[in-house]
This record gives sequence, C-alpha cells and structure tokens, in this order.
Amino acid sequence: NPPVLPTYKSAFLQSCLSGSVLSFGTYKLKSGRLSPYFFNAGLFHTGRLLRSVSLAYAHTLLAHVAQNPTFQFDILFGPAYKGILLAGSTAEKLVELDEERFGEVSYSYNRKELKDHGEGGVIVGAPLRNKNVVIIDDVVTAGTAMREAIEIIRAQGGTLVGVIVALDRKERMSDESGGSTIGDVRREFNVPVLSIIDLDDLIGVLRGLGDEADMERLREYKRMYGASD
Ligand code: OMP
Repeated sequence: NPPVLPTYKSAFLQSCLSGSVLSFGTYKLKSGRLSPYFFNAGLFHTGRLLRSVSLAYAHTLLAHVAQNPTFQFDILFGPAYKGILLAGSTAEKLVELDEERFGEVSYSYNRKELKDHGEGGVIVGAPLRNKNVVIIDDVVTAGTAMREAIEIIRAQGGTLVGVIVALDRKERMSDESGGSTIGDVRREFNVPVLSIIDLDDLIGVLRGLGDEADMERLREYKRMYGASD
C-alpha cells in the first residue's frame, strides 16, 4: 500500500496535477538529462494554485519547526524570478498559520539586472546581512540554481540556515557521484534541505491513479539518475 501522505502534501499534489504543473512526456532538463516528467512552477498562475503551493511550503516549514524547536530563521529568500512570488506568498501563509512565531519573518529576493540609481543594490526586501536565511525555490535537480542562490546569500553577508523546495527530484549530482544533490548540499553547508514532495511521492501518486505506464517510466528514470542516499 502506498504511504498515507499528510493532507497538505496530497492537496498540493492534487493542485499540481489539476494545474498541469506536473506533466508527463519527454523533457530535456537544464542538466541535459531526458526526463519522463516535468514540474513547471510557472504554471501556478491562478490565485487558487498560488494559495495551494504557498500553504504547502508553509506547512512543510511548520512541520520542520515542530520537530526542531531550535530551528529559527529571519528571512525567506526567493531567487529571481520564480522564487520572488514564492517567498512573499509563503511568508504571508506562515503568519496565517502561526502569527506569534512567524509574524516578523521577512522576505527578500535578488534583482537579475544591476541597478545604478534609486536605492540600488542587488537585494529587494529585507537585507540579508547577519540574518538567518532560508532559500525558497521550485525544483532541485543537479543543484545549479540552488548553489547560485547560496552564493548570493554569502556575498550579502547572510547566514544560510536552510533550503526549501517544492520538488526534490532526488537525482544524483553527476554520473560519477551516486550521492544526491540535496544530500551533498546538506553535508557541505550543514543545513536542512526540505521539500514538499519528492520523486517517490510522485511514483506513489501514479500508482494510486493506476497509471502503470507513466509510473514505470519514472521508475526507469530513477534507476538511471536516482541518487543513492
Ligand atoms: P538544477 O539547477 O539542475 O538543480 O535544476 C533546477 C532548475 O531546473 C529549476 O530551477 C528549473 O529552472 C528547472 N527545472 C524545472 O523547472 N522543473 C523540472 O522538473 C526540472 C528542471 C530542470 O531543468 O532540471
């Protein structure tokens, strides 16, 4: 029997399917790998889908805080462009869930183009210097996007305390290394890397839907590119 998922996870998966955020076919990834599925966070473009995704991020953070009461963060940092909206909307959902705990959590994001007038600077929103920062992003595959965000935080004098993504594809970083991208970031930076859902959740959903063909393609992909940890 497939594991019973927490409500926020299954609601999120439902939203991904109904909004075609998750699609099945053949997709070329940034890493060059050919994937039988794709997660397009750009398609969370109705109010209802945005509410669903930001609520799921907020619940995932809340569950982590419940298990790790000393986990504390000041800022949700959303790398441009997709992270911008995710950071703001999730900060708002955190306040709805627990205002006392999260009421003062800030959010910010980077500019992609440098600005030489007005307020200037790379960061819009809360300055990162000497703050505990959690990166919020859409997907992690080989970790390129995540490492760019980590570099921005370091350059701005912030302290990385965690990362949250919607989907962990659970892929190995390279053909030479069997280890997962997320596992590698966890070890290198010694911070938790959380995800709302991962590849195994997707395989479970397809099993539940009786979609044997897509499920088998995802399993095959996992055998080729899946991480060992
Ligand atoms: P890495 O930088 O290799 O970790 O890939 C993550 C990025 O790839 C995401 O930020 C997206 O831009 C893109 N991507 C998706 O959006 N969805 C997927 O399912 C897979 C990828 C991807 O190209 O790996």
